[in-house]
Amino acid sequence: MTTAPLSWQELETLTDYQIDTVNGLTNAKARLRLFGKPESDVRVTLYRDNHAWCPYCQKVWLWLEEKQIPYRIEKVTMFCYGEKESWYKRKVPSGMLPAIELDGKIIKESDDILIALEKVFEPLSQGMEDRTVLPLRQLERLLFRAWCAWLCYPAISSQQEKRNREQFIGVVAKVEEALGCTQSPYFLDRFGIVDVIFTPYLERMNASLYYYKGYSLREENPRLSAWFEAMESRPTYRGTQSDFHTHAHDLPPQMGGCWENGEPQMLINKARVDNGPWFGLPDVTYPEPENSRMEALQRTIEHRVNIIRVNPLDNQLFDQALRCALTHMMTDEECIPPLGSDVGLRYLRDRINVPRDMSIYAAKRLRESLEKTAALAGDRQPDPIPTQHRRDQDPSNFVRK
Ligand SMILES: N[C@@H](CCC(=O)N[C@@H](CS)C(=O)NCC(=O)O)C(=O)O
Repeated sequence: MTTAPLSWQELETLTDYQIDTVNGLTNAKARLRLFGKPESDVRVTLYRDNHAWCPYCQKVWLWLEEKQIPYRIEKVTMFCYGEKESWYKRKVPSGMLPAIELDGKIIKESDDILIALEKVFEPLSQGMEDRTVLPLRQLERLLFRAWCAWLCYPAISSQQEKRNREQFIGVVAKVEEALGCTQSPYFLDRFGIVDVIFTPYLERMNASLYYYKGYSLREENPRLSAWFEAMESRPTYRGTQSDFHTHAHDLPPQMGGCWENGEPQMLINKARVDNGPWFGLPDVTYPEPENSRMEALQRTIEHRVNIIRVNPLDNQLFDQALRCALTHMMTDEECIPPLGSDVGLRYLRDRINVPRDMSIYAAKRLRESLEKTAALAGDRQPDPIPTQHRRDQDPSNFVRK
């Protein structure tokens, strides 16, 4: 059955999604986190990037959330998607992220930040310089280098591609061995600093190798699979967790390029991450929350004016097309969008950012409805997502106007 698009007022009645950004669960929207404590307890400000793309910021973010340290969040633009704020350059002339202000003192470099935080607030299970932690920190860097060597340089021959892959898989075997040293699914006896350190890049490796190399880190390695599952049992991690689509397209400008190997499995994976179906991808395994559609609807309604304004389609046309997709998402009924709106709907599908805009399942729901609705209008695709920069994601376009 087909239906007419609901009005914005009608759509608003279909969601009561609300979160307490300050005292509730870990979330990407918060500007202040108190964990039930008074604001006068705040001694830390975390400077992190607007889109939650910066891996080193995720490390510090996760640590603060796990320790429940009251803190403020100031969001800063990364060079790849916009203009660095001058107030930030006055504090940190290089513009690099993350940084923290701890009792009024600026500290840079994520490892130094964690060491400084440990001195004031006690370590998270083990300390950064604990003798059980140091070799695992080195292993994380070894894995990072093997990943970069495989992903971020064009292989000059198929033999070199094979060697890079084998080298990476060799280091993954060491990670599997390290994970097997304890009974717990984590790196040491219980969750701790080592898991925090491995999180940002294991998440990015899982996404990028699936998309650019046809290699599924999470599915091919049983201990890493158990580790991801254990991480996903933590609301702190869930709040910072991104998805395959976001990382496949945020990494190229940050890393200076990600190189596809063109193999059959890679082509299948790439098409799936870009065009769906998004449910069932190995970027998440915990069950979908009941309110994921409501979350997607709420977040779209909140930003609808800017979402419509930055879309390449005519505003009125896109307004109607977007309401069609949202109507489909909330009612499961087909809603035929205006002629020519397929490109505009897919433009938005390609720019839903996890966790910046919404959490992982909400994004899957919204992408799915945008794609299904676009398919009713046609099969045209928007211009490819840029790989040298992401100025199409400039946060200044989303300042309330
Ligand atoms: N060694 C640094 C690396 C930090 C880093 O590379 N930060 C990147 C973002 S992930 C950055 O700030 N680049 C400047 C920019 O993109 O604006 C650390 O551990 O904090």
